[in-house]
Amino acid sequence: MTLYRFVKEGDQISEFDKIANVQSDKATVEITSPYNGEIVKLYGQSGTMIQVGKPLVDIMTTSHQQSKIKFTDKDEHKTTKDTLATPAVRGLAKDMGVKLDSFVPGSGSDGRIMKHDLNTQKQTSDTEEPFKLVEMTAFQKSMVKSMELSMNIPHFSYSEKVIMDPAIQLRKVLQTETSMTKFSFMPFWIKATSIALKDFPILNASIVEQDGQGTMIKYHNDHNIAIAMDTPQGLAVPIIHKVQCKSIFEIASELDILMEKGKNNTLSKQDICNGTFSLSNIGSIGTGIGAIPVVLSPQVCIGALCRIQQELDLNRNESDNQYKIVSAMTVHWSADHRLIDGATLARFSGKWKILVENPLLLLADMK
Ligand code: CAO
Repeated sequence: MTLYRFVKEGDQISEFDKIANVQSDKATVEITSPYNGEIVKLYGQSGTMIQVGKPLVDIMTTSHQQSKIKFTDKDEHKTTKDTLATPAVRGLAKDMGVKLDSFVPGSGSDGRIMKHDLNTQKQTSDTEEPFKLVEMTAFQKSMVKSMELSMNIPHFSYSEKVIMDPAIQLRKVLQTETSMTKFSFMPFWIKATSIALKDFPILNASIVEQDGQGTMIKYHNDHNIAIAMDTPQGLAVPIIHKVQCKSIFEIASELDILMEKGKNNTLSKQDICNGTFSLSNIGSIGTGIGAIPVVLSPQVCIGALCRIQQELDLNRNESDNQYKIVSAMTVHWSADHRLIDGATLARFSGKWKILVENPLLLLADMK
């Protein structure tokens, strides 16, 4: 008989929690805990043979008694008993291609296997463990760390609808009339963010603890805009540094370089350090209408850009009094409410909307 254990040392368990399965060629028997307490010792390896009378685990009960949970004669008897099931259930199991033995004991009287046991209980194959452990990639480990820091931030979110038709038109012209054939919407949004930040520098700041001076605000001179990027390795957040000194064209070519590096897993430490504000274009992937982004500490603000979608504009045209279809996008801002109040975020968003809806203002800022 083979032992498959579900607990490890240090696990807190309650009475009737599943400790292990013992499987014979006829049946699988579930062994549950008779106590509440903590697992303090394991016996034998999961996936190896076990004999009757051998202990499975030691448990320190909540009343501080150390007890052994064993594989008993009674358990063994259950594993060697023939399966109980009606011919209809046997036929169904055959049709489903599952072994009846895997469902012993069933939920019916005397452990009889019932039809719903076949539907609800997951079959455990002879060799398969009930889970697999996989080491995290470096990207995943760094996401764990950064999201744990984000959990300390009280988030305030604000959403705005932005009409994208003028930017769509301008982008077409830039793509056909300049050498920049791949000119996405991101450079418009990045440039608009930097221009708007000039009026709202507190959104490009961090909360810091200064020795002897307590909690202070650190205003960053540079607009180092971090771009959430979906790469083959997972989420990366490379940065376009000093955006306030760059034209929309320089931003576009720098973004291309970062995307190429993200694709080839060659982003350097410099590429991902010292971001002061973040943007996440989730609209390039999903068609969802909303996404509330998570602020990346020590930054205080992030914007999520959703899909540009066509919709009916309920304001009639002044010239012909007709409704028109527009291309609209929702931007969702999240900010650290310890430092940023809702009014500031709403004003910043309003400024950003004006800039994106009048993209010539972005071209005109040729820094
Ligand atoms: N709405 C509609 N279409 C969009 C769009 C949007 N919001 N954003 C991009 N597109 C279109 C582009 O116009 C382009 O289409 P065409 O070439 O046919 O015109 C296409 O989608 C692909 O764009 P892209 O992804 O190559 O380039 P980009 O500059 O728009 O975006 C980047 C770059 C890096 C932001 C994006 O590729 C990406 O990785 N986005 C995912 C971000 C993410 O994962 N966010 C979640 C973070 S939290 O886990």
